[in-house]
Amino acid sequence: MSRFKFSVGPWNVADGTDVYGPPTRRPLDLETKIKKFAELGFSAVQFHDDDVVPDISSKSEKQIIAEAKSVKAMLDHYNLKAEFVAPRLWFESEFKDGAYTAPKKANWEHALWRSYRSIDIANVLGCDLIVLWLAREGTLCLESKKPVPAILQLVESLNKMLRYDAKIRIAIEPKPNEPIDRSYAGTIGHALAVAGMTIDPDRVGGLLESAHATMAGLDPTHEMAFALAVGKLWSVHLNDQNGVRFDQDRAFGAENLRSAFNQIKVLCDNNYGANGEYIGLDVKAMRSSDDAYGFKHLETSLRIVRLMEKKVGQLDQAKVDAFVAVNDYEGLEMYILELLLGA
Ligand SMILES: [Mn+2]
Repeated sequence: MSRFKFSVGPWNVADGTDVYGPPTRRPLDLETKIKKFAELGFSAVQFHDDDVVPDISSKSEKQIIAEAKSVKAMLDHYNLKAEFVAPRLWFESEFKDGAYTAPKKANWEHALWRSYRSIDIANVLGCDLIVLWLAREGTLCLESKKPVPAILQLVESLNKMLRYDAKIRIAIEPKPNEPIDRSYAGTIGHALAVAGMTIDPDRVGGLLESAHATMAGLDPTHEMAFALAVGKLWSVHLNDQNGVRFDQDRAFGAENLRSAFNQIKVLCDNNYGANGEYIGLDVKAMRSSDDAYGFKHLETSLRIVRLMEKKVGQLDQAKVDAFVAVNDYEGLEMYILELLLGA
């Protein structure tokens, strides 16, 4: 039905809170979500460290391993894999001015402690990928940090993780802003440049989220293409975004079907998934959705990916080539629009 394997995170079934108001849906426990993910056809779950071990900073290393083992058993029960573990550093108040770029050494060391624990958890869950969304690695007040030393401290943070575990791989998920105002690594180009500065560039790659690329004013397809060309597109967060504003995590294709088509096309054309990569759907229900519709955005996104795979299969490359040969790009554009409209 689909050439791809799909993944999703517990945060993608959210309680509907936003910065201006309280939750609008009841919270669900982890097992309820995981059971439903399996029913919907997902193959893997993405985790924050504290999705697996709530309140992780207060727990011993032994306790963390034990709790990770019980989540691993839950995954096995529902025949799901873990795709990656991501330290959720942005939620701790001590990291309010950055974690890997924390100005205070004690805070940086705690960020590294949580990163090592994420690697431990990944090992228990049977995955070799850590994702770093560098949420607060940047500034709210530009003069509060010196950018060059901060960026070098970020690179050294990755080096420490690479030294901690000889097999772990790290994917940087770039985003240009929010929650910080100015990110140090806002695009896939930044992420791959950071990878190249580490002690083991082969073990550092990227995760591209459609909405984050759009927020950077860039095209998600070309951002994916750049990472694919470098051989470093290790995961994607497909979703959609209405322009340059807060991170909306809309259902895939909900805002821009042509972009959705091109994202699936670049993944199909380049055999994404052949090395075990998943299509992650980082989508959230609208705040106005009731409990009964709290998973529908996932069903919508899965269906749109599959329908777009069909559209990609229907594309006649000979027609594309013929339009290009005579510089008839107006004709090519109409051909693509008619294909998408089923006309
Ligand atoms: Mn997002």
